[in-house]
Amino acid sequence: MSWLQNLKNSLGKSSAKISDGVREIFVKKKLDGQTLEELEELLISADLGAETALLITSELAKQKFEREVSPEEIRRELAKIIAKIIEPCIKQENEVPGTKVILVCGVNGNGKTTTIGKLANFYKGQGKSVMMAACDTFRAAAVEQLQVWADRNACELIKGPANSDPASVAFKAVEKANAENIDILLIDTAGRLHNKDNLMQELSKIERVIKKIDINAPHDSFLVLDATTGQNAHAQLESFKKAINITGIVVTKLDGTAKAGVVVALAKGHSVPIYAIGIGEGIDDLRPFKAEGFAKNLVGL
Ligand SMILES: Nc1nc2c(ncn2[C@@H]2O[C@H](COP(=O)(O)OP(=O)(O)OP(=O)(O)O)[C@@H](O)[C@H]2O)c(=O)[nH]1
Ligand SMILES: [Mg+2]
Repeated sequence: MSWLQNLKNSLGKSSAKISDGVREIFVKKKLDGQTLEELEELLISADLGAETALLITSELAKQKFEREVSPEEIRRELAKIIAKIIEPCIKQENEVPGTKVILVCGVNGNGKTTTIGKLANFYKGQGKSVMMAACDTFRAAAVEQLQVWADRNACELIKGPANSDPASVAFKAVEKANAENIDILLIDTAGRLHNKDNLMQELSKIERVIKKIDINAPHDSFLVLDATTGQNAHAQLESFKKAINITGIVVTKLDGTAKAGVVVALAKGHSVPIYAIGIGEGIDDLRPFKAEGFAKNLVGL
């Protein structure tokens, strides 16, 4: 199955919501004040956010106002407008000399560890060497879970004694990855609620300690957001941005949710670009974020 086909199946619930809604609104109707308002409500209910929904319908109105339109035409136009909105909000790969250190953080259960497993596979596919660091030191099960992903990807996992300081494990891992000329170091962290100050400070400390070895590291800090949480993703992003320099977002669990529109709202509403999306629990279920492909699939084209 091609990756687009796979993405299409995964976004099925979200795209069905939007395309069925568009069909109901625009059967033999004009694009006028009434239908535009209904469309705006549909986009908000599909988690695109009020601001983005208004932006989209205003763009649409510029082109097609008071004309009879088919649902297909509307969906095509929606896809174009959405792609234009998200295009500048895509994270480009930054090449670094030496080891690229990637810190992965987020709220409990958002999919951090799984995303690290998928990222390792993605980078290995590009011929890069990968190492992992288990900085979720609170639970033995967390280290074991990451070990499974390390084994699957045939890469080394750096860990510390039980309950050790996560920052010290990160330090050790960055040192080792640099010494061994590893291309990519993926650092897993414990899940933390974004409103728990002490846990957010612990994350800041991990970032600070890594900088003692390489002032430019972490070269990327990805925030993992669970699409099924919908609008709460915005609050999570704002809190994590205060603790560390978040450079990119990975949105997981887009399969099986009708809330994929939240990706558009996240892209538009914050200064942090989106790096990748998770569409399943398997090692291959990560996709680089691409504007046109995502927009088309979101509206069911
Ligand atoms: N359907 C689906 N499930 C996912 C995806 N990503 C992660 N999961 C599942 O979500 C659950 C939590 O994933 P983890 O990777 O353990 O999440 P975590 O953020 O590391 O969790 P904590 O370390 O406990 O905070 C697991 O059952 C994963 O298989 C995805 O893109 N789609
Ligand atoms: Mg985890």
